[in-house]
Amino acid sequence: MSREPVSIIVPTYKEALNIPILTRRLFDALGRAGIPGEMIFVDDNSQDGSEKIVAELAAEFPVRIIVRTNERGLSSAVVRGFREAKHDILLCMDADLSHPPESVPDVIAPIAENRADFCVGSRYVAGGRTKDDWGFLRWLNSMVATLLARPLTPVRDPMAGFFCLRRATLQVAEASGLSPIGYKIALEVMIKSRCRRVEEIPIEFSDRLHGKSKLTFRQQVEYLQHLGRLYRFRYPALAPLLIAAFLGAMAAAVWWMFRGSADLATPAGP
Ligand SMILES: Nc1nc2c(ncn2[C@@H]2O[C@H](COP(=O)(O)OP(=O)(O)O)[C@@H](O)[C@H]2O)c(=O)[nH]1
Ligand SMILES: [Mg+2]
Repeated sequence: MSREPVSIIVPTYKEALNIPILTRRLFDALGRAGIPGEMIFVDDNSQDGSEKIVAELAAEFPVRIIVRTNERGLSSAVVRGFREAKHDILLCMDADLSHPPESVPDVIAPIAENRADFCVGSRYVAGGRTKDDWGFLRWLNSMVATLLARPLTPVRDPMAGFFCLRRATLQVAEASGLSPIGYKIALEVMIKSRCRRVEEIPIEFSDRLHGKSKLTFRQQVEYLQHLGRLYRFRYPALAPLLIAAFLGAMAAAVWWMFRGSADLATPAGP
């Protein structure tokens, strides 16, 4: 196991109750694996005591919190955290304990050992699972969102918020222009960095421990717009192809009509 230090970024909005549990479990897991690192919370002015809690935890662990007051949104919070990070290996995870902190060393390993450029903590590979009983609608919603992203990437769980990469990979994505709107920053970085070596590590995904989800209907609509942009980036030829297919179909229809009238116009034989 590599001893290279890691920066762990955790976007938060009203996660005060989860922060101390996550911090303790995470540094416990890192300690057991012998991985040094820092943890950065990027909070969008939750005003729920998170700042004070992290200040107290900082006496014991290498943690800090950035409180943003002029911006909101999960993806841009993650990007901000990456910018503030000290180390070369970057990992992002949710604060709500749905991503087991005990799996963090396994998600880091392919990157630290340079076997992969991007690593996803995945629910949908052999050994991974969703622990709690999801209702049918929530399951269907997640499935449809995942399938819509399938032509962009072979990754089984592209919607994951649990991922690891090196700064150099992030920089390639940034050079292509990130538009970190909405929820799915991993998908965007994966596609815009054009990285080929992607590994998925099975995780057991739990329901959030405290609090409620911040995913809103509006963000789901934003996801569709986000996908549109990623499709255009990944398949720039797609739009001209669709236009060509449309024009071709129109031409065929006109030819068919003309052929019909030409037949009618042909004088009958003797
Ligand atoms: N900084 C910041 N964090 C957010 C925002 N929205 C969600 N989060 C955090 O992002 C993570 C995932 O959000 P969550 O509500 O659990 O989404 P879900 O897992 O899709 O239901 C959690 O740690 C949230 O606290 C936001 O607007 N700003
Ligand atoms: Mg969650």
